[in-house]
Amino acid sequence: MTNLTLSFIIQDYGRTSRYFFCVALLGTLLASTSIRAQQLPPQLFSGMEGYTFLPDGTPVPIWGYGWVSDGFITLPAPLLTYTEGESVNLNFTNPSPESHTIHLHGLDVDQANDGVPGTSFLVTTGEEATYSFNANHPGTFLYHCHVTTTLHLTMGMYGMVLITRPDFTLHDGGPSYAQDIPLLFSDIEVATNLDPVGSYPFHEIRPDIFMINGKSGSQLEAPEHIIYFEPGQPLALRLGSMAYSRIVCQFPPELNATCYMSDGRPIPDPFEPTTLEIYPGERFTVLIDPDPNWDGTLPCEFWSMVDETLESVEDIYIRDAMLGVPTPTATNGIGYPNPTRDHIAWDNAQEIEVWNAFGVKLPAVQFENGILEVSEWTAGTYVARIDGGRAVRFVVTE
Ligand SMILES: [Cu+2]
Repeated sequence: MTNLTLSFIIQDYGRTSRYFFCVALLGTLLASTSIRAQQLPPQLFSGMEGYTFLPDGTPVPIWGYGWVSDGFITLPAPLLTYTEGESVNLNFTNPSPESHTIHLHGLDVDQANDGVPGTSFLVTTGEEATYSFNANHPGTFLYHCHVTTTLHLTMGMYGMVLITRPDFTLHDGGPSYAQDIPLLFSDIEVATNLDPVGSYPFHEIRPDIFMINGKSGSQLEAPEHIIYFEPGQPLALRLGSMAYSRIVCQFPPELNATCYMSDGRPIPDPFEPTTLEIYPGERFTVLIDPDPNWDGTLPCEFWSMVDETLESVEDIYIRDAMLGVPTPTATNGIGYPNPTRDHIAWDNAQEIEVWNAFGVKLPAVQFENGILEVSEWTAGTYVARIDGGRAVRFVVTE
């Protein structure tokens, strides 16, 4: 795996387009745009007309932030990365119909730049603003809108901030590592996002979709969301939660995990976690150096904080880079090639159902021996359900 590919995984920690018909097709292009954008002074905008996609392909409305240069909002919001000691001017523009702010959660900013409307400032429709602060402490942080916080946050207005050191040590005198892996936990109640006006009272919001970097369930198995490692090259898991739920990560011993930082500061006595609880707003930095040839998951439990029900277990897939990309199978629903121009295959698949981007089920498709013939199809995004199981998106090109 090349460094470029690894950086793609890191930068592209969850992207969702309002222009969802073409986003998959343009994914690689947009990812490179995103990387370039982060080398320029960041210019974020807020939007209220985005979509995220559930594992079955269902679009769910979101509000959020995006890069002005990209023109679309994402769930979670773009990853903001700064270097320790940097003097940051975060430019923000709000073309959306409601006021928003950026609260820099856990960062050492002064009150005027804190993004809490009553003590800082609102960014009203059509306004631009700059949040200024010094990135004095390396670590894992978060940001979110602080206007009617419960609603704007649950609609999707949140992201992660990383402050790193050029020498790839976690902090002054801290351990060195090879790559940052941002992992942002969150959840949504689909009914709220479909009807934000009817979301009151907020305490009755009960999430039903549980996400890591905006992805859930089978989406996390997709090759672009697998974390690849090279033995002896530790990865820094940047764990942060914007979820309603209490997160419990279950670390397999083969990951050889050590937790070094909490809430943006070094822990005096680093520890080797078997389980790690993450409450809403908390962040941890955990180095892993998995055993050679390891290919497994880091299960993350989502527990309701209202009645302590285990709501979901979402898996982070971690795999030795030497093993390459996993072989697509019908069981993980990943067809190949994708995008495609003439056909797409699901090994061992027996039956298929297909919908177009308008949600219209195609009455008849040519599907034999697990191969779907699409050479005569209109270019665009489609959703396929394989053997009545998981639904996946695929793209037919011109
Ligand atoms: Cu907002």
